[in-house]
Amino acid sequence: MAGQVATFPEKYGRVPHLVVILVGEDPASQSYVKGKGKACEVVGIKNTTILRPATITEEELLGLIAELNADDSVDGILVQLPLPKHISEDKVIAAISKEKDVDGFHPLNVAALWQKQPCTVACTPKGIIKLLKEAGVEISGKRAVVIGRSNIVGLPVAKLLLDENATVTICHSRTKDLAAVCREAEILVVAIGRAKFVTEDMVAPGAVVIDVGVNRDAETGKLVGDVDYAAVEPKASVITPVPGGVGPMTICCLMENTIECFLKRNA
Ligand code: L34
Repeated sequence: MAGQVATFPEKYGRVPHLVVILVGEDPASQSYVKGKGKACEVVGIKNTTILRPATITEEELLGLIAELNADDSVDGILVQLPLPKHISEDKVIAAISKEKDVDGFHPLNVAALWQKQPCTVACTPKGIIKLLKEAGVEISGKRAVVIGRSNIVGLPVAKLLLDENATVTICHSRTKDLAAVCREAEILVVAIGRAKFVTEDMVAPGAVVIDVGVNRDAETGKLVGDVDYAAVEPKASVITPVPGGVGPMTICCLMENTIECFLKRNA
């Protein structure tokens, strides 16, 4: 990617520019935003991180987004989630111009994904498919189970797996006999947000396990996934660790999406 971006100044007169907005001082969000800035540096993408206090009004935030939408030197806009409760995330996501929506969260990008139209695909789901392919996992014809039905991970990753010709079951924390459903999975994707939610008895021998969890251990403050890694790892054929699995791949896809937005706006 860095090699590709290095050719842009000569071809287009500039490099892609990603603006990340961070509202408030949540340490986890600060850490992820820092990771995005570092990745930009590595790839050669210009990054501006805009910090705003948690007291910013919705109107002020929407005003800032409108300015960035109108700014031709900006290719990608990302508002780090979650936002303070007095600000509507839906409104903020919809306010970002579809062409600059590097997250792929805008309703028009979501609709395009489900209609098999060209679109920006959300970074985490896109990263999961990339991880599976890089690990040499054949997706076509497999039984995939996705735990979690969020707009950000569960639903889009299920759609992408379906497009790769997997047979997909979407379930959730209230699914009846969840363990039995999960044991049927050849590919198990977990995006529920609870440490050690997936236990050894829920995983079939040889299954591929993708852990999307980003939880903080209550005692140590360390980042842990949704899967009881120590117990499940011996059973799985492939398992993504936390940290070091889906998170870094998400950021990699963010770089890719930023380049795609830049090229679409410049070509
Ligand atoms: N708008 N908000 C927006 N877009 C996103 O794509 C995100 N997300 C989620 C939270 N809010 C967002 C992220 O960026 C989660 N997320 C994310 C991205 C990267 C990492 C974790 C979560 C990551 O790099 N994790 C590292 C460890 C980082 C650490 O120790 O703090 C890992 O190895 O998993």
